[in-house]
Amino acid sequence: MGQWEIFLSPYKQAVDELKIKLKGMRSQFGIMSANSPIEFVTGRVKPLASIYDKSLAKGIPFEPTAHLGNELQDIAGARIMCQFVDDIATVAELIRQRNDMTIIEEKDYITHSKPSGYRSHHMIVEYPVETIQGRIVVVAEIQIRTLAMNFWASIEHSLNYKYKGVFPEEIKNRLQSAAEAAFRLDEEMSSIRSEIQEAQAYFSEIKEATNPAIHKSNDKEERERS
Ligand code: 0O2
Ligand code: 0O2
Repeated sequence: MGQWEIFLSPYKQAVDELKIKLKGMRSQFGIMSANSPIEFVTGRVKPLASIYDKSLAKGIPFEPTAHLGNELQDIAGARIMCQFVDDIATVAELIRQRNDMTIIEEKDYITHSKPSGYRSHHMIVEYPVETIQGRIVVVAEIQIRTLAMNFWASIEHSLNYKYKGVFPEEIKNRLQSAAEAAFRLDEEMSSIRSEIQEAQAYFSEIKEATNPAIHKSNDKEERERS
């Protein structure tokens, strides 16, 4: 196994575990028939080429050491997408209350968006993974954002590849105004939040009522009880 593979393996384990735990939070809201503040969760280990680029940009030696992991902070990354802006604070609070990770920093790019227009709430956490060689604490980044913020960030991210971070002025301005439009969309959606959630609850009830698998298991439970 190469040095990099060994170095990245606890980060991979952290991402896998964080995804399961954060998706678990979503399922728990479902079981309690409550609206989940989490729409979906993704995660990734930063590709080696991106680790190289970022270490170069930050002037950190590109070596598989704890120093690199502590400085880059997002080698392990999980991303939580929410429907509404208010859900972001709810999710951040749920994460603060957990005992299986320690928050070392939070970055509120929602109140203070980045000059690019980027919005998101970042939580940098220390997360312990148990390995055959004992416990390793890795630094991971959890990004929490709305679907609209995520749409904007993924488009801007792909354009970044094309322009290698140096956008023509016109594209830069358009992206900034698109970020504002996305934020206005979030505000509009928040203002009709209760209507949206009533409609979603209605559709999930209909889906459940017409799902033959659920009927079958309910019938089985009835028979077993009688
Ligand atoms: P389900 O049943 O679809 O909800 P993975 O390894 O597949 O667990 P990964 O590779 O980190 O996850 O990320 P991926 O494949 O990009 O997406 C993770 C989860 O987010 C998947 O659900 C996707 O279906 C869901 N997802 C991705 N994009 C969207 C989106 O735009 N809208 C919604 N609602 N969901 C999205 P799961 O976990 O496989 O389960
Ligand atoms: P990836 O994996 O390609 O997404 P700092 O030292 O704190 O100033 P740092 O360490 O880069 O800077 O942290 P920052 O800016 O708080 O968060 C880094 C990550 O946030 C980025 O990772 C992106 O995922 C996201 N991000 C930050 N700014 C922007 C932006 O303007 N546009 C988009 N699309 N995403 C942004 P990477 O390194 O880009 O990696």
